[in-house]
Parts: sequence; structure tokens; C-alpha cells
Amino acid sequence: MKNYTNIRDLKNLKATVQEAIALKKNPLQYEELGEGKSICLLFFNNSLRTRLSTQKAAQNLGMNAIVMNFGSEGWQLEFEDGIVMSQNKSEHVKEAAKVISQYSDIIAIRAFASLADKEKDKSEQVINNFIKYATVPVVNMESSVGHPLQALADAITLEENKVSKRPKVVLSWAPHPKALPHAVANSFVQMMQLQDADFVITHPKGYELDDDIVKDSVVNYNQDKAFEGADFIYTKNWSSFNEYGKVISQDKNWMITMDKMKLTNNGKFMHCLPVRRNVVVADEVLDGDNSLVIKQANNRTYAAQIVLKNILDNL
Ligand code: AN0
Ligand code: CP
Repeated sequence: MKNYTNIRDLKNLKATVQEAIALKKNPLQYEELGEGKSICLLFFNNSLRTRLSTQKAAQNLGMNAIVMNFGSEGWQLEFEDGIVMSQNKSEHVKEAAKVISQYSDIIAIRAFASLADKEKDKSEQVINNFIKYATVPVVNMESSVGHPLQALADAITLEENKVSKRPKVVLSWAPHPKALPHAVANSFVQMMQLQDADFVITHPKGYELDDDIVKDSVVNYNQDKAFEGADFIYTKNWSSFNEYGKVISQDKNWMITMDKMKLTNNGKFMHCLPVRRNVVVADEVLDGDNSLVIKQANNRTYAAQIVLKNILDNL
């Protein structure tokens, strides 16, 4: 693997999950692999888990991690080609990507969707320009379309916690006051499409995800029906895709409560975090025995580590 931009870049998801679970037992077993190598982590948006777990993963592989918050510290980058740079953008991605490549063996990037321009977001302008002009591999730490490190951590968490061979897994929309990206939901859907599971997506009308992602995955607009017999409830808010980036409703009835969880088959609760308590999910669910959110966040380290290992193996 050269770049990791999508969960489908993994040759074999099942095998990768097993490798990550093995790695977790002895995280320092490849400590020498990354010796003398550096990774530049570039953040155009906020982060807690991605920043710390990817840094930890690099450290476990013996790499040096250099972190830069582009939003507040970097020059504003221009991504359009052939433009007269007379406005507020100080540097073009053409130079920036080539320069950063000289300081690093891998570049990892977080650049959320603008939620303003659907076509530009779908074109993955930031990450694709870095891939185009960088001379080293690029890793996606949440782009406008996907969050494949999160989806890999979720796959590890599902594997570790499933009690049947073919679990029922539900991706449920939940309300949120702010317009949030589709990336986490998109990558979760793409990851589930590679799993042997009964997978159902549930959301109110108007919150349909991109058809190009959902393909023939099952969608049920009735949350209660979707929850029946579920082994896992994966919750995430996202803004409308059709009315691009709009919050078209904040229906409180979609919040995940204990009453809703009672409809499931003793279902486990999952969320990528950060999560707003008593807006997205009730305290009693998040704090309950069936909540996997802290374990999920722990698996971010091993997801990142197995991805970086795979890239280092192919340098
Ligand atoms: C981000 C999102 O929804 O994409 C990051 C999640 C990992 N969440 C927020 O902005 C709250
Ligand atoms: N789940 C996740 O990516 O969290 P951060 O936004 O804190 O990195």
C-alpha cells in the first residue's frame, strides 16, 4: 500500500483487522521498522483522538512525528491551478507538498469537508493535491469524503466485541446543533460493505447519504424498526447531503436513549467521539456497560499503527 485514503486501499480488511488485534498484544514489536523515519501530521481542523493516536502509533513504530496545525499556524494554502494569488492565500500546495515531503517519509492530513461546495468536497481537493505534488505516501486523517482510520478502528472494535458470526449492525443518524461532515458515516458504510453482517442505515428523510457510497446497502427510515435485534448501534450525526451541508431538522426523538437500546439484542453502543451528551446520546447509554466508545478510541492507535506499518513495509 502506498497511500491510505479509503478503507478499500487495504488489500484485505479481515486480515488487517487480525494483524491489528495481534499488534495490540505487543505494540512495540515493530519498534525498529520506523527508526530514523518521520511522519508529518498536518491538521487543517481540530482533533483529539486522531492527533494523539496517530502520534502514538508512529512512536510505537520508532518513527518521529512532526505535528503542524495548519489552520492556526501555517500559511493559508492555495489549491486552484493557474490562479493569480493576489488575495489572502500565501502559498500554493505545489510548493508546500514538495517542501514537506523533504522533511518526512509519510504525510498525514486532516482536512474536513467545507460543506459549502459539494463538487469541490467530492473531488477531495486537499488530499488529492497533496497526493499529486508530494513525493512521499499520504494518509487520510479525515478528508471531505472519508475517515478510513476511524473505520478501521471500528472494524477492529466490531471484531473484538461481536458475539455472533453475522451480527446485525445499525448506523443511526442522531440530532446535533451544528452541521457535521459525512466522512465518518461514509467510511463506516464502506467498511460495513466489506463485512459479513446484517447492516442497516437509519436516518430521517432528507438525510440520505451519497448514493455513490450507499449503493445497495439497506436504508430503513424507521429507527425503532431498524434497532430491533441489533447487536451494535453505531451513532453519528451528519448534515444533509442533498441540501448540501444544511441542518434540516434536529428531531430530538432520534437521540439514542436507553428505551431505544432496549429494542436491540442487548446491543453495544458505538460512536467515534467527540459526542454531545444528551443531544446525540443519553448519559445512561454512554455511561452504560454496553458502551464501547472508550475501547473504540483505544483502537485508533492500532488502526493507525497497522496502516503506517503497511506503508513503511512498502517504502
Ligand atoms: C467531526 C465530524 O463529524 O466529522 C469529527 C469526527 C471524528 N466531528 C465534529 O466536528 C464534532
Ligand atoms: N474520532 C476522531 O477522529 O476524533 P478526533 O476528531 O478527536 O480526532
